[in-house]
Amino acid sequence: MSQSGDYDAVRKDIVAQLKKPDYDDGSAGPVFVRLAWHSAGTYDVASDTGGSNGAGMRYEAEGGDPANAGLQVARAFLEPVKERHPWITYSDLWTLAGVVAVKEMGGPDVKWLPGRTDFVDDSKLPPRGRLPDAAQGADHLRHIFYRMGFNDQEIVALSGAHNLGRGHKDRSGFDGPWVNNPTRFSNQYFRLLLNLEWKPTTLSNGVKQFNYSDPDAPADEKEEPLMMLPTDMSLLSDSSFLLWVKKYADDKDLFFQHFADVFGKLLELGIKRDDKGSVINTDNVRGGYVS
Ligand code: ZEM
Repeated sequence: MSQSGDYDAVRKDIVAQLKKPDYDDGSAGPVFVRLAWHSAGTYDVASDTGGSNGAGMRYEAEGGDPANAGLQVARAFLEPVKERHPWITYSDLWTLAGVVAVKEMGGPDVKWLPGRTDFVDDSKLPPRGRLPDAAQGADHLRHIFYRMGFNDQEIVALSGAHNLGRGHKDRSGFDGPWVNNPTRFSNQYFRLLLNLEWKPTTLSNGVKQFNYSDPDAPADEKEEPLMMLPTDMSLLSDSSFLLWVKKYADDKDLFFQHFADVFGKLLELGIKRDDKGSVINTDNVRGGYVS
């Protein structure tokens, strides 16, 4: 067991959990990033509800949301880290795992501060339906991400996380990776989005996505097709989004910088801090129980 507050020791153990030769593309990194995002992405500025505080995915109301299908795998991968460092909250562990995974896969340093609580405040519970629906378009993305307090540039930068990982038929119903090397953080997603010919495809389960297969690949070396979600494609058809897709496709450093800023901001949604960065703890004021 590490000393309370030794986040470097936790980071090291998260890195040790990333390597998974038998899982997906050999890394739990992408699913850690998705866990961090879904833990925070329920936030609503207007009502100050949702967000990573409370680690609500531990419970059926949030954990059983179909939008969170598959994330129990990520949580299980992190359980040995929690056992070795029982003093860390799940809400800090899940958000830190996303930050560590981005860095470990070659991405930027994302600023991360501890202090989230696992205290469940019933008055802050998010209803289902706060996370984006990949079958929709630009208006829906704005509706969802403006609610969290993000602007168009930030929506595009956040979407660049789809450089990582894949769709799973048994989770979301979508299938395949966005890029050829889905465990390496880069701006390739934006370059492929702009430059490949994406074909509308209906999968055997009826799910509609956009696929690309290299027409020149020899038949015996056919690789799994790459894919884009309908929401990814909407970044091309909306001029305000397209502007940023082009900038990020051209300038990897700009994308890395903007992604670091916006991912850091996402993980802070709903967390109140004083000037020194310490969390202003209101648990005792409201009353309730600490699990
Ligand atoms: Zn995702 N995402 N996401 N995303 N996402 C999937 C996978 C991953 C949307 C979405 O519906 C989906 C952000 C934004 C949005 C990651 C990170 C981030 C999948 C496939 C879907 C359907 C899930 C599956 O089947 O396993 C939509 C509509 C979004 C709106 C823009 C943001 C923001 C992210 C982080 C900053 C990651 C890393 C994955 C890959 C997960 C994995 O297990 O490989």
